[in-house]
Amino acid sequence: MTALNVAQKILLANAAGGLKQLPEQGKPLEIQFTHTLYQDATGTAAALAFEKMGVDRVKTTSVIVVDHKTLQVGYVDGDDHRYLETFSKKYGCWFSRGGNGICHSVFLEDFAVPGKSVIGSDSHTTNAGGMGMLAMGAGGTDVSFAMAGTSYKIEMPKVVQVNLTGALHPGVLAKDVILNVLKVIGIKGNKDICLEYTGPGLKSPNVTDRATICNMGTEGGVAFSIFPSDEITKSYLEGRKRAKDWQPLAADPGATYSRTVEINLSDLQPTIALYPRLKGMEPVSKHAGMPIDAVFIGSCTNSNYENLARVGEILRGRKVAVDTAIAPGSQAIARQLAAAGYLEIFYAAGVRVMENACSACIGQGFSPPSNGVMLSTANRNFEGRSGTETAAVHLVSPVTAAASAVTGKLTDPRDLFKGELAFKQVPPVVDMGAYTAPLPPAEAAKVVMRYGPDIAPLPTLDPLPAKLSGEVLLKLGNEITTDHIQPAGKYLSLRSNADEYAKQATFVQVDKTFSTRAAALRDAGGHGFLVAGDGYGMGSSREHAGLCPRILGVRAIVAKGFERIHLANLANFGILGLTFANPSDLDRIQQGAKVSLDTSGLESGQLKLAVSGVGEIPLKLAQGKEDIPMIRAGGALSLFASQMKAA
Ligand code: MIC
Ligand code: SF4
Repeated sequence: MTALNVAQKILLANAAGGLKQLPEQGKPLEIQFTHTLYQDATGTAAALAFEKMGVDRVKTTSVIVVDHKTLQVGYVDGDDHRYLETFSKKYGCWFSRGGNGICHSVFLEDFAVPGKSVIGSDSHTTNAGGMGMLAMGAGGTDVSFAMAGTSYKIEMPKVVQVNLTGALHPGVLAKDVILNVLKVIGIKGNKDICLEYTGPGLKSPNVTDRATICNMGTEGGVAFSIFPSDEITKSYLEGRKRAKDWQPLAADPGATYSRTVEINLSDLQPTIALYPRLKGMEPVSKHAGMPIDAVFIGSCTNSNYENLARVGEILRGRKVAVDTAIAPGSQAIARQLAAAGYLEIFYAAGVRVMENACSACIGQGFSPPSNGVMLSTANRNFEGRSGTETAAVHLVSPVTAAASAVTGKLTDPRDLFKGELAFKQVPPVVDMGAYTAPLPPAEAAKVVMRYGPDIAPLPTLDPLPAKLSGEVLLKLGNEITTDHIQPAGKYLSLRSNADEYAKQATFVQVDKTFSTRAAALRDAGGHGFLVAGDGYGMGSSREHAGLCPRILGVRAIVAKGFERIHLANLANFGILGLTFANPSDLDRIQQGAKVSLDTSGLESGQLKLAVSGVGEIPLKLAQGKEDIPMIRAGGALSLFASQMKAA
C-alpha cells in the first residue's frame, strides 16, 4: 500500500462515492462535504439559491453565523438575520446569533471535527484545517449545492509539506509563522497546492494557533491547509467538552510530498505585512518607530483566548497611547477573558472593547482617519477594506499590536516584557445555548420564511450567446482583489439586493463611471469584457464579485491568471474566464476597444478574441470543460432550472 500524507488521507476519506484511490495531481476529484458554513454577508444570496433547489432539508451539518453585518444601522441587516434564522429553522441548520462570535471561531470551537470536511461561503473557512479537518472556502452557490447533498469538484492538489522545526520564542506568535510561510510561497498562483504542516515544531502551536496558520493560507491562495490530529487536538476537544469528536490523523511513515518548505520556528521574529495586499513580510524591528494612529486587535485570524490573554499581559498596568479596539472572536473567548480578569485590564488601559464579530476587519466600524496608519491583527489589508481609502493598514500579531498601542508607534513586543510572556489559564467556556439547534423535521415544516422588503430574488440569467460582441469596459493590472471588484465596508448592507449592489459598488474604487458605462452597453445590446493581469479575483469568496458584474452585462474576463474561488464563481454566474495564450497580448488591448468572441468552439479550449484595429488574440478557457454547460446555460442556477424542467 502506498504511504499517504495527511492531505491525501483526508481527501480520500471525504471523496464522493467511496473512492479507493486518489486521481493524479490536476485531475478532477469530487468531495462529499460533511459540514457546511454560511455567514450573514454571503449567506442570504446563498440561502436564496438553496431555496431554488427544491430540497426540504440540508444534507450536511450546516452552521449559519451572524458575524459580518452586525452594525445593523437601519433595518436591512436585521432583516437579513431574521431571514437566515427562519431559513435555519426551516431547513435544519444550526443558527448562531449576532454577538456569539465570528463564524470561523465558533465553528472551530463547537463544530470542527478531525477527519471530516467543511465547505463554507467564506474564504477563511480554511481555519478549521487547524483541527485536522478538510476545510475549504467557496462561493455561496457551491456551498448551497453541497448543503443539498451534491458533491463538490476540486482538482487534485499538489501537497506541499511545511516542515516546522525548533520552537517559537516568547512574543513570536502563530501570526508571525504564517506571515513567514507566505513570504516563501507568495500571495498568488498557488491554487493548485495545499499545505500540510509536519515536523517536530508541531509541538509549539496549539489548535487555535494552528487555525491561525490555516486561516491565512487563504492569503497565499492555496486550496486548503491542514495539520495532523494529535494529542494537542485531543486536549483542545476535551476542553471544549467534545472528547468524543477526536480521532487521530497522521501521515503514514514514508509519505511523500511534492515540495518541502522548511520553517525553523526558533529563527522567527515578530513580523509585519505591509500595506497593501501583504506587500513585504518584514521583521517588525526593521520598521520600529513607525508612527501609528490606531490599533485593531481582532478578526477570525487570531482573536482567540491565548492571544488576547497575552495582549492583556502586555496592557497590564499600562495605558494605550492611540485609539485601540479589541474584538474577541466569540462570546466564549470574551467570557474566558472576563473570568481571567483581562477584560478589566483592557478597559483600564483605555481600550474600546468591541462586539464579538468581524467588525473593523471588514470596515464594519472603527475605520481609521484619513491618511491614517492602522495596525491590525486581521488577515487582509486590501485597498479600501478598512473603510478609509487613504489609510494604510499593516498586519501584525496581537502582541505586536498591543505593544505598539502602548507606545503609539510600531514596537517589537519583546521590548515590553522580559522572559516568558506567561498568561493566566482559565477553563474554556462552553455554552451551546448561544445557538438555535436544528429543529426536528415536523416542526421545521411549519416554519414560515420571513423576507425583508430589500431581500431581492436572485436574477434569472440568460444563456451565453453564440457570439459576444461589445467593448473592453476596464483594463486592469495585477492582483485585482474581490474588494476592488465588489467592495464590502459601507456597501455590505446591499448584499441581499444584487441589482442595487451592482449599481452602487461594482469597481467603484477603481473607476466610478464603471457601473453606468457597463449598464449603458448592456442596455444597448452589447456585451461587457474586462481585461486584467495576474491574480484576478484574489481574496474573498464573495460571489457578488461575479454576480454583480454579470448583472451589469459583463460576459467575459480575459486575464493573465485567476484565483481559484473567484474563477468558480464566474462560471456559476455564466461569465467566461479566459487567459491569454501569450500573456504579453494584454499590452495590445486598450480600454474601450471594440471586441468580439465566437463562443461556439468553447469545447476546443482555444478561442480567438477579435479586437478592432489590432487583429485576433488567441485565448484559452481558464475554466474546466465540465463548466461549459453551466456557462452556456447562463450560470449554475439557470442550468439547474433547465435540468429540472427536462426531468
Ligand atoms: C473577507 O474576509 O473578505 C470576508 C468578508 O469574510 C469574505 C466573505 C465576504 O465577502 O462576505 C471572505 O473571506 O470570503
Ligand atoms: Fe470576518 Fe475578517 Fe474573518 Fe472575513 S477575515 S471572516 S471579515 S473576521
